[in-house]
Amino acid sequence: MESNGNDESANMLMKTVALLGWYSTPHVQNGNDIRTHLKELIPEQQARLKKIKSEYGKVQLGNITVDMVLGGMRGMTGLLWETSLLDPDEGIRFRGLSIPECQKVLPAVKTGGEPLPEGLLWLLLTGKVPSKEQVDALSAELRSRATIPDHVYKAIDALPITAHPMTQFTTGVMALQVQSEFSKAYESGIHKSKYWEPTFEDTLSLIAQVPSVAAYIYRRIYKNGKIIPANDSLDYGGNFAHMLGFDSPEMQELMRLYVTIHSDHEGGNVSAHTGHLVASALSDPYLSFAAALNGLAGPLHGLANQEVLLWIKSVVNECGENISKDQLKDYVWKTLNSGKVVPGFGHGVLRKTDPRYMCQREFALKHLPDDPLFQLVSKLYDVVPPILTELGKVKNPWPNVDAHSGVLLNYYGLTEARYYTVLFGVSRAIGICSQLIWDRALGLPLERPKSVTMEWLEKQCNKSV
Ligand code: CMX
Repeated sequence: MESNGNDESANMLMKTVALLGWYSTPHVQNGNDIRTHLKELIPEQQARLKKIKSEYGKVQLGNITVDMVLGGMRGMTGLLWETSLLDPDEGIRFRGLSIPECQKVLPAVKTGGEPLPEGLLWLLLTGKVPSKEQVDALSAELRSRATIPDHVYKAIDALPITAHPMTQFTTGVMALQVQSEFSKAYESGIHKSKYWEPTFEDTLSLIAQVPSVAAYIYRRIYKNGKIIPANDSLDYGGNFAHMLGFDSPEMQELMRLYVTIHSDHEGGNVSAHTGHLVASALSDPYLSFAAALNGLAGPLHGLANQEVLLWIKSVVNECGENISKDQLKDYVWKTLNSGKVVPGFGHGVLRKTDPRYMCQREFALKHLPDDPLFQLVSKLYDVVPPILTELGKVKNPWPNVDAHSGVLLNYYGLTEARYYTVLFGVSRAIGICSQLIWDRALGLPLERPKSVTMEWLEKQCNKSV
């Protein structure tokens, strides 16, 4: 693999990043084994958390209003999540780096290519941009853990082929759980200071194995069960595309980009929060990640990427590919008037166009500018936001990540929209699992917020007026 890390602008960016202090941890020793890096980082970060607790424990971070309690806890700061932070206007930063910055500084297969997801995993785990050698070592480590026990395939095969791909995927992850090192270590009485170690073992194996499980499901449902073995000469994203049946260099690049940008979106979204919550009960990483996947499978969250392509195809079926903007407006209103959401638009936190949408748009402009479905997505970018704004209640009328991913996959031949959320799930393993290691390393407690009844709210509010 070549690295684009030597690129001059990337070096400049790294210097700026260092000057701005985004990497708050001191320089760690060089070395390609990620465990060694974590072993050094963990005591520093434990001390940092202890200091925050002892010095700032009583500092208030905001007032909780009744609206927040009734409104799905929007805007309520209540979780620690180290791997990424979401700004409503700027979008996601992975350990301080925006998506365009990650595209510049993370190692790629070719200079100027899309980031390797293993590089992002290294960044999320350690807060450091890895060298090419470190990414290669992590790729090799993942490859060495990628073999799936046979009973996992049998568990999936027990489901009807018509079962939703996400149901099959969660079943596969649950079947992987029997190999959990964490649950074995807990049963044998491991000391809590060591919880992160079997968590690390489980999460790395889980990240290594989900692409094979996901590819098995794709080939089982859509390709008559003709399974494609892994190609050990390929990286994580390239090999995933290969096992699905796509060997074009462009599709492999798309898969690297796809996995990288879908990996993590701070801690409050349904899948990340669910994984973190379930793991706070010391459920092992497989149980926690399977729970997260069940949240991802909802249409307001990860299933939206399936919904977007199906919706776009229904537009084409009814009005043709060369639909005018006026016709498109009518179609959007028809969707809204039938009590449905416009999939791929809006967000719980973002208030501008999602940078994950923008980087997919740039990929499309570079590789498939004339694709009719891409052009339809571009028209939607003009047509939908003013309509959602006109509704008067939508806080963010702009497109999110899911508005774009389907047309890219569809262009390269991955046309089965019902499968798309599984790709999202494979990617999410990287973010959720990275944070789970830190959850246990930092000794984060059982999550247990307080709930109240309407009667309690009425009494409390009557007292305060
Ligand atoms: N189409 C129609 N109505 C929408 C809308 C959309 N795209 N986005 C928001 N609204 C509506 C909400 O349904 C809500 O209506 P009610 O008050 O009648 O219930 C109102 O506008 C206010 O919602 P909001 O505060 O702007 O948005 P929320 O934080 O409650 O919800 C989200 C965020 C993503 C669920 C919502 O925008 C939505 O349903 N979008 C379409 C589905 C989608 O694309 N989901 C993927 C999000 C990204 C991801 O997680 O993968």
